[in-house]
Amino acid sequence: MVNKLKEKLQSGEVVVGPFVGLNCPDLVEIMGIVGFDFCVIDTEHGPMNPESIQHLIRAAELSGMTPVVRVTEASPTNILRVLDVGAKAIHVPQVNDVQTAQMVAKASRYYPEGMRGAAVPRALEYGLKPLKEALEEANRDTMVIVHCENVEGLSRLEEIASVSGIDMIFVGPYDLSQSLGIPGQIMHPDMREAVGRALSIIKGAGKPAGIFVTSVEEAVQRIQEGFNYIAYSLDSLIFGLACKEQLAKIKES
Ligand code: 3PY
Ligand code: MG
Repeated sequence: MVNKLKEKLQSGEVVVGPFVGLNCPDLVEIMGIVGFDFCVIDTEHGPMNPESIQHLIRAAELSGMTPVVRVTEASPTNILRVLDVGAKAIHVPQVNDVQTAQMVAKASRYYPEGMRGAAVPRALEYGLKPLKEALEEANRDTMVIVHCENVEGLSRLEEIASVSGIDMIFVGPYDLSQSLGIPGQIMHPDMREAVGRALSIIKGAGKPAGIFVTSVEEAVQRIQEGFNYIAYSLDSLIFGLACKEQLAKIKES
């Protein structure tokens, strides 16, 4: 199966998709039907494991959305388990040095590009496809996205961004603001400076830049700044805010 997210980014398109924290395949399907390009199924926060996320991955695939999964941490085992159930891209939080970036890149691809554990999981069509072709396709399609969300990582971002096999850098503004000592103050001058620095390093390395936003206005601003991959809010927040707004309108009338 081709990774449409990768193709869109390669052709210069801006892509948008929500984080998914709820274990609800129907909701993922709805998000695909409305036209989001990808969704980031989140195992860093919340209760999900590879068994629950594979149903969400199926819902994303069926509705035309690329399934991306955020792993709990930079660990080859976690990366392997989510890739094996069908993630087309992985987000790895807190990648703060070049060695971690290299390990993540190697854990995500089969030989010769890496050392991803070999088996015949769902991602390789349960071994029902010629193995050589399946392995080459997996190496070609899988995207590796590492988070820049810590001052330590930001100070080494040039090196991290130049690691071969890292396809994109994702700025995590909430953790970054925390590490700068200004938690949640996304538009604080120190955050503006840090995000701007990250963006120029990522662009300098010729890679797409991703960021998390929580409003339409913020999404538009980030696109104007030059970000290509917009992780738009979170399923529970999108649903909760829509309910709140609609209920308030009914009560006011
Ligand atoms: C952050 O803002 O820290 C994130 O990881 C967003 O997803
Ligand atoms: Mg984070």
